[in-house]
Amino acid sequence: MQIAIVGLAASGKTTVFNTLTRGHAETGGYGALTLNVGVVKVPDDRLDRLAEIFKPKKVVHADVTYVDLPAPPPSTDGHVGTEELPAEHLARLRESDALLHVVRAFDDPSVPHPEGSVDPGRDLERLDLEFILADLSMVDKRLERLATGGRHGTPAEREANDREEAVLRRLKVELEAGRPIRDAGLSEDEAKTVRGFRFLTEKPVLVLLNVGESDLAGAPALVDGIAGAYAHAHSMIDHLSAKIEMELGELDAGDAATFMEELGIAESSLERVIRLSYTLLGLVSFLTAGPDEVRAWPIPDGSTAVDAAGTIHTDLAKGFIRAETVSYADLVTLGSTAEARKAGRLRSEGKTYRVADGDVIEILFSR
Ligand SMILES: Nc1nc2c(ncn2[C@@H]2O[C@H](COP(=O)(O)OP(=O)(O)OP(=O)(O)O)[C@@H](O)[C@H]2O)c(=O)[nH]1
Ligand SMILES: [Mg+2]
Repeated sequence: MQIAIVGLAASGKTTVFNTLTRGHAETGGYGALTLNVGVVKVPDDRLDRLAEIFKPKKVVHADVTYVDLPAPPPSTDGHVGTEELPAEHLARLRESDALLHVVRAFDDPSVPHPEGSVDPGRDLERLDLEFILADLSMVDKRLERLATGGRHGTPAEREANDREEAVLRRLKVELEAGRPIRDAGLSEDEAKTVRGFRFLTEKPVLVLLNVGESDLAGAPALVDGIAGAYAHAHSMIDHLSAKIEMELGELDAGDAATFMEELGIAESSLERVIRLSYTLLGLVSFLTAGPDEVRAWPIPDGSTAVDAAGTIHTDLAKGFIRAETVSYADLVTLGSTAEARKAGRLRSEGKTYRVADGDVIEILFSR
């Protein structure tokens, strides 16, 4: 899973990146075109408990790759020009599974806002519009191609082109009306037809309002206000104070806990942001546990036992016999797989079983 951190200049993207990855990338770069990439293990207490039971050789967490992109440079016609990002950055952005959109809500005279005033609603809309325009330009280019070249080829190719054109025309209407592709309600088939474009406004987005360290108390009201005007599909809005969170990340666990209590922060933003990203992407984790390895595997919610098997290895899906399944809660309460079996809590599930978050699964398969 890869999440791109996007936002206007000096919104706090790199500070958020440092918080999430416990990194030390330079902040306050003012438009420097550095790209930061960091891999974060998804914190999961369940793995620690399972490791106590199974004493495995290794523990493998699910991971998330965060890419911190510089703000798009101002383009010649006065826009922030997403299209003018270096090709490598644009590719990173397009191949991401979701966006983390950092919006500046902190006021700090030592960090002048490029627009001269702090206005999160305006900034949010501004970058959203930029992404809408980037998608629209791709749609237009492709439609032009199809208009000139789309009538050639075999009947099957022409039919595929017609289908693609119909979907693109629909998207064009949406984008021209200023609506992101997330809101277009594409059917699974339609989405598949245009998947290759990796449209920016199709990606699920988590908007993070970066509030000032002295404004934490007012943050929930700010979030509500912005969320009220942001009724988009596959979108969530939350807040954090990037500066505080980055400082928290530099403390040892004990000091961090004290500091968090003083500030009235219940959980670190790292855990919250990752949890929200999971929800946003519709992911759940199933677990595997044995003497070699205890591991968490992210899969789309709604996946079946055979999908889970395929995530581990294609051979397991091909030769799937059944999935020996116990819930994490039962396993931990009963203390071992053997005890879970005795208590009748170890279930034999078939191919179509819908995997639940926290299922501890062993796949039985034939070679
Ligand atoms: N007071 C305050 N300052 C912040 C906060 N978050 C970021 N900053 C400061 O704002 C400046 C810009 O932060 P960055 O994280 O570099 O912002 P960015 O969005 O990555 O900036 P560019 O990559 O240059 O577009 C730095 O000096 C940060 O220390 C915050 O929550 N409060
Ligand atoms: Mg930056």
